[in-house]
Amino acid sequence: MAEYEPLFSAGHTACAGCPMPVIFRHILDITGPDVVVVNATSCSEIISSAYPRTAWRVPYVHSLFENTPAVASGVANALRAQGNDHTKVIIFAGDGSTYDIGFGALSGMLERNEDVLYVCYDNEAYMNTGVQRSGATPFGARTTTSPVGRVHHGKEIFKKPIVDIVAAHKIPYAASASIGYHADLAAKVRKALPMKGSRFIDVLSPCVPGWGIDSAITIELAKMAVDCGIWKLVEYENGNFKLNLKPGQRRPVKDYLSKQARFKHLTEQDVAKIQAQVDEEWKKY
Ligand SMILES: Cc1ncc(C[n+]2csc(CCOP(=O)(O)OP(=O)(O)O)c2C)c(N)n1
Ligand SMILES: [Mg+2]
Repeated sequence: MAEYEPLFSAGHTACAGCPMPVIFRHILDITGPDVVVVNATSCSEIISSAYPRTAWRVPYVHSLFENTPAVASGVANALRAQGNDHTKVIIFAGDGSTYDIGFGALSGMLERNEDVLYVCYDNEAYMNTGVQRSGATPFGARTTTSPVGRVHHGKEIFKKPIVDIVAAHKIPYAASASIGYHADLAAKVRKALPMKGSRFIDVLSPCVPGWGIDSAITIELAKMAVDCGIWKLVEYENGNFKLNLKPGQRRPVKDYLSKQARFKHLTEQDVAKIQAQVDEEWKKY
C-alpha cells in the first residue's frame, strides 16, 4: 500500500494540540495537489513557511494580512488567462484578517465573485501577536486588549456574524464548520470545491495558549461548542440557508466556558447572559 503523504507535511512548528494544521491537512486531502494556496499573515504562515523550510507540498503564496483576497483574485484570473480551468485557488486565513484587517479586500473579492475558496480558521483572536481581541472574539473572552479588571469583564461586544455578512454578498456558497465535526467540514469542502465563483467556510479552531486550554481537548472543545449551540453548523447554498445540525438537547454553555481560562473571570450573571443570548439566537431555528 502506498504511504500516506499529506500535502501539509509534518515538521511545521504549530503548538501541540493546535487544530489548524489538521484543518489544512484534511482540506488538502480532499482537494489533492492541483491547487494554489494563498495564505494570509497569521500563526499559520509563521508555523509553516519559515525560510528555507516549508510544510506546504503544493504551490503556495504568503501574502499580507490585508490583501490576501486581492492576491488570490490575481492568481485565479492569471490561471484563467492561461486557459487553466482545473487548478483551484484556496485562501487559508485567520479570523484577524478575515473579520477585520483584510475584510475590505475580502468584500471586494466576494462582490466580484472571484473563483476562490476562502477558508478562515477561526481561533477567535489575533493569536500570533499575543492574543489581541478581533471581531471574532466572543463576548466575555479575556484577551490582552479586552482585559479583566474592576471595570471591564473581557470583551463586551458579541462576535460578528461573519457567515451571514459574507452570504449577503450573494456568492454561491458560505458556511460555518468546526474541526470537532470533521465529516460535516469534509462534506462542505467537497460541495464547495467544484463550484465556480467565491466560496467561503469559517472553521472553528480552538487555540491552546489563546484560550487557556489543555492541549489534549482542542478537538473535543470544537465539538462542545456545537453541542452547546454557541457555534452553529450552517450553510448558504445559492442563497438558501440550511442549519446542518440541531443538537437534540443543547448542553449548557457553562460546560464549554468553564474549560477555558479566557472565561475564568466570568460571574454567574455573565454566564447567564451568554446562555440567554444563545437561547435567543436558537429561537430562529
Ligand atoms: C496590517 C498589519 N497589521 C498588523 C500585523 C501584525 N500581525 C501579524 S499576524 C497578526 C495576528 C493574526 O491574527 P489572525 O488573522 O487571527 O491569525 P492567528 O495569528 O490568530 O492565527 C498580526 C496582528 C500585520 N502583519 N499587518
Ligand atoms: Mg486568529
